[in-house]
Amino acid sequence: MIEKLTATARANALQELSGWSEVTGRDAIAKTFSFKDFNEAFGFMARVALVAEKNDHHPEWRNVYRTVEVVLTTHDAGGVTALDVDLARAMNSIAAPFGAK
Ligand code: H2B
Repeated sequence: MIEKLTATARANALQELSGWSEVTGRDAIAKTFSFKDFNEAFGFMARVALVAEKNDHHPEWRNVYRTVEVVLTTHDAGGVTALDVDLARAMNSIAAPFGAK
């Protein structure tokens, strides 16, 4: 089973993950993406969904119009693992062409 990252490893990973931060009171990381409109937000989610299925690692997320609030944690490990860091990186790459903030 995949191991939780140490606090140091998680902090180091967050340094290179633009816009991601620790969730207070939970072993998880989070980011809120803001798109131009719903079409772009949902396009982002559709692309991320394919990556999530391929890797069998899924986000907790909430969409309201043009924003997507994402929380990543590995339920099987009870905290943040390399799988979350990989998915966060993929989400940033997928969001970049949209010019998402
Ligand atoms: N996603 C996340 N974020 N954490 C998990 O522990 C997890 C998952 N486990 N997606 C996977 C699915 C597991 O339930 C299946 C059975 O492989």
